[in-house]
Amino acid sequence: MGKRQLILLVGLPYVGKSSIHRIVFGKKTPGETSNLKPTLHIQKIKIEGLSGFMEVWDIPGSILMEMDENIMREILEETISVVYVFTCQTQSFSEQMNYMSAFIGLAHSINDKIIFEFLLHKWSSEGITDDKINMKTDVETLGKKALLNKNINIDFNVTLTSIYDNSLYSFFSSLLNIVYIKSSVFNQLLENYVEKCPANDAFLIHIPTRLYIASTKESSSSYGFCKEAFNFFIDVFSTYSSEQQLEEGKTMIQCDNHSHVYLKVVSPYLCLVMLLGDTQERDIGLYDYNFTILQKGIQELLGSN
Ligand SMILES: Nc1nc2c(ncn2[C@@H]2O[C@H](COP(=O)(O)OP(=O)(O)OP(=O)(O)O)[C@@H](O)[C@H]2O)c(=O)[nH]1
Ligand SMILES: [Mg+2]
Repeated sequence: MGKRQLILLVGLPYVGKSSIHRIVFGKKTPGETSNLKPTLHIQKIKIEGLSGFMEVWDIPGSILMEMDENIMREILEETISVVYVFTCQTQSFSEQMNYMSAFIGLAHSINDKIIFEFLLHKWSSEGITDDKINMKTDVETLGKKALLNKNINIDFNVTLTSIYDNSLYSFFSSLLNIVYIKSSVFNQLLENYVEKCPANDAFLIHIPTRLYIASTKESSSSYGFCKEAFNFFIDVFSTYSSEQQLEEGKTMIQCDNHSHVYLKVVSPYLCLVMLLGDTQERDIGLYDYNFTILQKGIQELLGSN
């Protein structure tokens, strides 16, 4: 059995870690998080179907505050990425910064291969005021200073996220593209396919999470659009078809702006989703023909270690 690879969600209580964990990796809706109780024990979700042993762990805020270094040491040795979550619903960031720099200092000293990411969560694009626009810059300045004070030499850039939009999906897709070892080869296979079968954008979507593990461009607006089309496709297929029919499933959705979305299931865990321009959809036979080559390449990759 291969080594486990952990992605940890860390931050103080009530910043939104369990909400993020359950929505992105556990198929819950934002509404289902409103009554979440404080998490008492570490919650684990495995990312299925990527021929690895990747798990996303939700570390309760209470564990961060009463940190047992011996337990954390074992966990951090298996960690590939720490996603540290700040909430922007606060008057002062000093407490969040203190816990962040203490935890990141420990993690970095135990395992200097960990990739650190920082979220400024519960961000709402509605009612943006000057204060909010300055908040990201302020948090980055405070974070860099807190890390520098502890001689921790890592990048500190924050991503603005919310459970109510596409931001978490874009963020975790980018993270998977960094930490998932096979992403670069998947990207190459997708590029080769699009060379023969043009598309404005193409994504290889991981069916259980809706994250993409490969893309031709990282355009977040077309990803959001393709993800919506994919959700619709999966809803219809899972309601009206058997599991086997889903594995052979494909569809072409025509959109208002004359573009088309072409979707075709590659494996029980992966689906090709492409945004085609006005004229590209006519060659669909060519797309289907070349798909077989793409599918074979992907299946070989998933079967290899
Ligand atoms: N407005 C807003 N609320 C959010 C967002 N994400 C989470 N919440 C809410 O924040 C509350 C606390 O979220 P949790 O996910 O339980 O927080 P936690 O970080 O897991 O807390 P602990 O388990 O105590 O460590 C819930 O009521 C969520 O619905 C967001 O993006 N925007
Ligand atoms: Mg929680």
